Amino acid sequence: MAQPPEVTGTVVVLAGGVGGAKLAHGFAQLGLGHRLAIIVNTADDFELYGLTISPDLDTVMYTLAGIANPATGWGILGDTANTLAMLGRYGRPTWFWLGDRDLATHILRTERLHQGARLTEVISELAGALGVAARILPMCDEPVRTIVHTPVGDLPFQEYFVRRRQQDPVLGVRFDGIEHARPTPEVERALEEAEIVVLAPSNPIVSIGPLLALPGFRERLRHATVPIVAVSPIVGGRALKGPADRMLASLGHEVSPLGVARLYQDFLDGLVIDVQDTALADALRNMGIEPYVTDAVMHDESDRARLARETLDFARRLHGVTR
Ligand code: FO1
Repeated sequence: MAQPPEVTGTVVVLAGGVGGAKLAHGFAQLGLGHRLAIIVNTADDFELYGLTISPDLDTVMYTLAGIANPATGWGILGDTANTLAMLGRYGRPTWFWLGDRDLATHILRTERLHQGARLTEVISELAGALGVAARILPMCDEPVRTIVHTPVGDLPFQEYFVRRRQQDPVLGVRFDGIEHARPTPEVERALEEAEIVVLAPSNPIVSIGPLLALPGFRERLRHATVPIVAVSPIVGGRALKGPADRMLASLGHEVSPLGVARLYQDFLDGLVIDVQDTALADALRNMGIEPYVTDAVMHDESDRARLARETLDFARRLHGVTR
């Protein structure tokens, strides 16, 4: 493991699913321990067979615990699907692949929520049991659900994403329940302690978007006195993973780091972009956003740690900037 960097405060990472989990894992590899707080999107959550499923929280948890399936980025390495097969025999839908081991997580989460525990407490218990030192923080404890507007109608997020394989053009999104949700006290505390805030290379619309839509959250970033940097999820005109490129295009945004920067422009100090996008550096500077050019694609675990380290060093150099 690399030498722990001298961190005076907390490194706060805003994350969605697989891309966010990879960068968070990079920071975890730097040995930050409890001084790493990952604020995770919960608007992809949904209910299936009476269970509450939190895909992004679990993806971050499994990745940091070292048990994620590297082939998919989500789910547990070596998991089996006997329960799912039996559910299929009972005639229940099986389009969402739930592994046998993964189901234990959903069973316990649902049990604890029924007992009155907050989602924040539940994930803390589960992640603690898996030996994760970092703080994995749901963005809120209230249920928020992403609904995707498409030509075939309004689709709950996982119906759009998994069941219909992101085939539908996205005309808009809304986050049901967001007006009643609030950042948790644990999220507030992490932001108060933050030395830097990093937006992971997650989908800006449906992964980071719900966090920014939480009442008060965006304002908080705008008024932050610590550096806020993002890692672009768009490289060479394409999304690193998932439908972010098509979604940005169909919603009228430029499919480039510039398009991403514009979505974050009111609070962002710096953007990490890939060498393929070097030509955009000046345009970013002209927007008042400092670019940092590197190999921004995480192919393996050492790439994650390298990119995290470079992002941390870059953000520190921005310290003292004024927005
Ligand atoms: N993504 C898929 O594309 N297909 C699946 O069947 C699927 C199952 C699944 C089960 C548990 C889990 O935690 C995540 C799962 N994901 C699956 C990923 C997940 O739905 C998406 O990656 C996120 O919601 C987007 O960030």
